[in-house]
Amino acid sequence: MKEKLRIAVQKSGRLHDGSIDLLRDCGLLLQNGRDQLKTSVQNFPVELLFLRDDDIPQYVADRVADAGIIGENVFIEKRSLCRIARKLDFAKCRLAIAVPRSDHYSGTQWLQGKNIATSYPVITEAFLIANGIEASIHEISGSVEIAPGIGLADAICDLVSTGSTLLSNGLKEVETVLVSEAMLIANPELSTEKAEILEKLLFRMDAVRSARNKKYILMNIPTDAISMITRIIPGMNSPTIMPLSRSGWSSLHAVVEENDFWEKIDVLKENGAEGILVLPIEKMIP
Ligand code: PRT
Ligand code: ZN
Repeated sequence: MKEKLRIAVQKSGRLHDGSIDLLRDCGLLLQNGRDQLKTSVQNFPVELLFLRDDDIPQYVADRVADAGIIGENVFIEKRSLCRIARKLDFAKCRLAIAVPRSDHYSGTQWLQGKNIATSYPVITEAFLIANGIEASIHEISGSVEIAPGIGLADAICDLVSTGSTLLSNGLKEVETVLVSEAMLIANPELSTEKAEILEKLLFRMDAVRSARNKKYILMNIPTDAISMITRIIPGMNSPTIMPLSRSGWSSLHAVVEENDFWEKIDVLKENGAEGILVLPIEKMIP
């Protein structure tokens, strides 16, 4: 019987949509099966399991699943021995120490002897040890940000992305403990067949991710501005240039980082670029 790679994905929460979008962009035809425990993929030898993110490292270690998508924070907190197959560039956040805004935080020594509330006791303790701090860790599972306000703790160690939760709870971020993003983890001992499926999937993920922040641009430029314009956009080192029927004009095609493009648009126009088209790129295979 042909084997399938079982991938554990968060059932619902901040990792779910990013994981499903990535797998769909890799060409996997997924049924809308979030309410089920598992779903199979019609056109690729993969089966998805929908689980709580905290359980995924253990299921992958126990071979209930072969691979899984989780945040780096959970991977490290659970001291997972699974292999990191790829960092996936979404669900970016940081685990940070935050203290009441009115407190004069003077550096890590401020934490000495304090009470710190967190859902990440393992990572928090490692941070305290690395900084030579003795403090007590109070483990709570949710709404960590309210702990200082209700007198449960002096400080917290919690995930932050925009920072607005800290702000609305009267807290300020003072130390970054860990920077995190979604990752694909895998059991280190997959069968040859499953390892091959994983390699194929990683190839597709790389193609999708390298295309995500890139755009394909086309523009008409005066032929004598070619060298100037190719210098304006970094990374545009080998654009395709074709002559236009209008004499003295060329068409330039290139792949650029979207951010670079927006920063340089005015200079491009000043140098005579016209009729600029910006197109999305679906996949990029180097
Ligand atoms: O039910 P299940 O156990 O599966 O989900 P969960 O509730 O444990 O996790 P979930 O869905 O909240 O987060 C899953 C993963 O998303 C985390 O483990 C992180 O890797 C990642 N992630 C990215 C985040 C955030 N950003 C984030 N902002 N996880 C949590 N938050 C919290 C943060 O703690 C704060 O309370 O979101 C709140 C808002 O953040 P701000 O800074 O934008 O206000
Ligand atoms: Zn969780």
